Amino acid sequence: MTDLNEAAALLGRAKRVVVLTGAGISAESGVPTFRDALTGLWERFDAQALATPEAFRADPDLVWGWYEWRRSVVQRVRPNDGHRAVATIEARVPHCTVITQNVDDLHEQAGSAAPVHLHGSLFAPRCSVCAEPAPVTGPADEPAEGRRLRPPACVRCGAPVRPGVVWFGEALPAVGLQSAVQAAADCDLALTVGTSGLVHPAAELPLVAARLGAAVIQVNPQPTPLDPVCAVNLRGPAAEQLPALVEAAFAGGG
Ligand code: BJW
Ligand code: ZN
Repeated sequence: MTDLNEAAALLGRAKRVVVLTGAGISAESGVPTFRDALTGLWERFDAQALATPEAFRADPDLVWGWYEWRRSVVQRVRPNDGHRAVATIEARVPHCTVITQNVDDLHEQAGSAAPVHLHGSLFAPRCSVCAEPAPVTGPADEPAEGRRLRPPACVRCGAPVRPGVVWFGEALPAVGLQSAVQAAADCDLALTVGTSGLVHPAAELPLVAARLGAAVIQVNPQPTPLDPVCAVNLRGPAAEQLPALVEAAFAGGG
């Protein structure tokens, strides 16, 4: 049996599925990943220097400019066949929870109903002091990489508005994290797609699922620390592997 057929058999009979996605699923849409050599955003910028609350306090214009650049990238791209395959899985299995670490909206655009955004969103800025939500200011004007940009002032207290994302050292959204952990604990199949499995607590979700008896399928061109818990490792890009998996799992199933 090929790896694809083995994975398809698991997906075809699964009743409760968790799909955990990372930057790799959006790579083929044109969104840079975080840690891949040459293309990773953080090959050009120091992650720790940009994705912490301390960095925003020290240099809000640099951090805001970086996130506005990333929003402009995301607003110019479209979901790919990987995102669409996830939406198909959601439509075809009795219970499916889509959990993403991504701050783009490509799962929603592809038809996923309510993905859990563990690390927030580029489209939910808020005040850095009083948390008042702030408007997203239209399509971003493509600020150049590395260009500083002054964050808007909060309408309530005047403090700088910050991106609505989860930085290192910050708590993940409590309700989203709780439902993700619950879904991982209850599933019979976890599919982990395009994540390096390096960032916690998201990386623990497939481990929780495996520990409680679920099968884990991983889709990633590269090995990751999650390999050992996976029943099947589909080595390849998500936009190829996921449609093939869906086709093989549900072919003839109506
Ligand atoms: C493809 C592909 C293709 C390429 N198809 N695949 C336990 C152990 C150790 C450390 C910790 C721990 N628990 C907590 C920590 C600390 C820290 C952490 O994890 N550190 C590690 C790095 C060591 N975690 C935190 O600080 C978290 N907070 C927390 O724990 O708070 C506790 C707390 C509780 C109560 C009060 C206060 C605090 C927060 C983590 C937040 C992470 N935020 C970021 C930035 C979000 C905003 C933004 O987008 O800028 O999230 S970091 C960055 O990494 C981003 C991503 O979502 C996340 C994961 O990255 P991802 O998606 O895996 O991308 P890559 O680039 O790493 O990998 C891409 C993969 O795709 C690769 O494998 C490729 O091969 C593959 N790929 N093309 C399929 N076509
Ligand atoms: Zn405020």
